Amino acid sequence: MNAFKEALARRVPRIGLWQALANPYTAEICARAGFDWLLFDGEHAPNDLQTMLAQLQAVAPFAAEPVVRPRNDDPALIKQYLDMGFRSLLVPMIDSGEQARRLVAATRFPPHGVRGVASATSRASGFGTNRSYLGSAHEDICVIAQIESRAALAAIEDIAATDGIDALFIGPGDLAGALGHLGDPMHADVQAAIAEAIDRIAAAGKPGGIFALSSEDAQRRLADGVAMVSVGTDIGLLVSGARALRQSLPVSG
Ligand code: 3PY
Ligand code: MG
Repeated sequence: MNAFKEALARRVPRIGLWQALANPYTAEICARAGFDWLLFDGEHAPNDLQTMLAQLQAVAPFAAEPVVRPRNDDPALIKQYLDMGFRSLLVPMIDSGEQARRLVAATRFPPHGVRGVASATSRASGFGTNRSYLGSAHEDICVIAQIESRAALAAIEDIAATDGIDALFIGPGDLAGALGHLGDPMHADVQAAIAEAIDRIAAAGKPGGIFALSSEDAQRRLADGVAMVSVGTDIGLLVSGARALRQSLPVSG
């Protein structure tokens, strides 16, 4: 059972941490910290299939759900992530209901989709030992569409109405760029667009999510009704911790 997917469906708040260091050692450290989900970033971080696999294995003993972000909605890439054992996907730049339908099809075996079959060699099926995998895989697969463009904002209802889309997740960084405020996601226009998007996602009957820009932002958006927030990144923790430690001893020379 995918407890993360079940919790989202019940709108139980799920708090996540972004993983961009592309490293199993640091992923294991973060998995011990009590987050509900960890996002392994294949869109912007220097990950390949082997680094993703190593991180997935490193966090396997822990409760945090590993969520992978592929660099795009390529069905061939999604197939490899699913075969290696990721079952929760956050897919960037989903701009239409049609694209959302193709995305879901990439995660489903025939006749419901186009996912290729590798049941006996995939880690996802216990290397062939889980005999019911082909028939039951879809139950645990959680597909989250990122909303981060003008087209996506216009298509929220279509994307939300797509069977198999489990949540819609707002990307404030790209959305700010799309709305003419590159690098300024806290701009009032961007924040207003986000607030409206959160309301429309909820009205469309799907859980919403967002990459929060701070703990305060996360708390505010949870109060607005989103079910999944990420509250920081492994890189951000390392940068702020290292700098704060150095600055606590203002001695040089
Ligand atoms: C964005 O802010 O654009 C995202 O994709 C979340 O990091
Ligand atoms: Mg983005």
